[in-house]
Amino acid sequence: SEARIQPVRLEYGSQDFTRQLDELLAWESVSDTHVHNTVTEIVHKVRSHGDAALVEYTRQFDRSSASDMNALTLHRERLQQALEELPQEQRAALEVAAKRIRDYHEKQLQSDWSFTEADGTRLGQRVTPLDRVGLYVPGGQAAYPSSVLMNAIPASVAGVQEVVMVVPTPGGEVNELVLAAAALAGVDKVFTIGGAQAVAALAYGTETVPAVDKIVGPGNIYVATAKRMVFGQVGIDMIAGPSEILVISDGKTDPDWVAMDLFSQAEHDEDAQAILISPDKAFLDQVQNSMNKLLPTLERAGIIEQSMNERGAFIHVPGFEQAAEVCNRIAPEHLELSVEDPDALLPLIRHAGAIFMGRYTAEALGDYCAGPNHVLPTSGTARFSSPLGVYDFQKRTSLIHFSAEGASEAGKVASVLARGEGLTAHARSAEYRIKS
Ligand code: HSO
Ligand code: ZN
Repeated sequence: SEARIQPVRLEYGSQDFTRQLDELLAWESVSDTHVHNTVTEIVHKVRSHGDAALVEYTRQFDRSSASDMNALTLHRERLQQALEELPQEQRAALEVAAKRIRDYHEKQLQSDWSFTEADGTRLGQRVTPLDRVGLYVPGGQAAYPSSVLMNAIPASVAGVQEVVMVVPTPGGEVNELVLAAAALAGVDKVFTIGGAQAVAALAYGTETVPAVDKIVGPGNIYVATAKRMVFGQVGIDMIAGPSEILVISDGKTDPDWVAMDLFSQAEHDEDAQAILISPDKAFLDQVQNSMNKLLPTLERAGIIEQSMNERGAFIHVPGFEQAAEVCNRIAPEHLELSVEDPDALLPLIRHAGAIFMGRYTAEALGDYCAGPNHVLPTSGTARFSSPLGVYDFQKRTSLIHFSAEGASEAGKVASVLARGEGLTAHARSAEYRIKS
């Protein structure tokens, strides 16, 4: 059989290495004027015409025959029914995954704190959940029940009172697994709408769709553009790019395992990125052979082939120190340390969304049921951002409680600074509290 998979090979320290690596990592999320204009119009229409515009767009884009939002609303009972009618094996797996995700995220709960100064002044911070959150779930092929769990469970753990979900159902086709996951994750209500119109509805509210405080979840370019547009009116999560995996291998893991781990992310998307780094050159060849052997057995071979050949790479390094250096430059969404002693390598790693330690820790386990979130920073943003978590559904409020004595002392400081800024009312407000 012909070798269909031929990822680009990079040699650490070669003359072109830095330039080649930069090229490999150059990724631009398209910003398209046409999309921008279309989304602007949709957002304005939904904002001014509410349900009527939503129904109209859903008829137009999703071939819906609904005449009002009632026909596009699914209540808890319907979600519960989806869960109950699921084949037992799927239901059990979904429940185990949900439980593990919930247990993990409960560890992220932060509590209020405060401290009291000598004069009785008390300062602190209070953590409160958002009131209402909207979860966008893509339709059709890209609708992942696992992503429903990963987005909705942290919200529920945070104590969000109401989680509403939107999911387009082109041609009226609903994904029962998605509804079942919504039931398990504590979603309150589902609207079968999608696209920019659904984002606009969540941001501004309509007669039927409640306005939320934050919108989370992945979507296509229209959805991403709409989320950027309504940001400020509501909060949004990160805007996710294509999936990525970086495997650092000592060359002693079964090459079939490593090949399939790389494929597991490549199969998401033609634009997904799978990279292998190893000090063992012969191992790189073995993995490539495994890939070409395994590819024909996979359903999404076409997507994998394109992703591996256009964005994939095999990088040969002199040692693990250099492997870590390259990893930190990439700041991958997922990092597998497929080595004997991952704890020894860990201190060298600074930037990665999630780190999968040791030969047995397939990244795919993290996608479904390890417990940590699978919504992770992509495109190098792990340099400055974190996995989705409970903290994304909470906010902090400062608490200040001065004693009479504390107010007097602070009043002197504030007065001087306020007068320096030319703000007399500030100064006098503080000065009233100074004890004479
Ligand atoms: N790997 C994806 C999540 C996912 N995988 C869902 C399978 N289903 C996030 O990068
Ligand atoms: Zn995945």
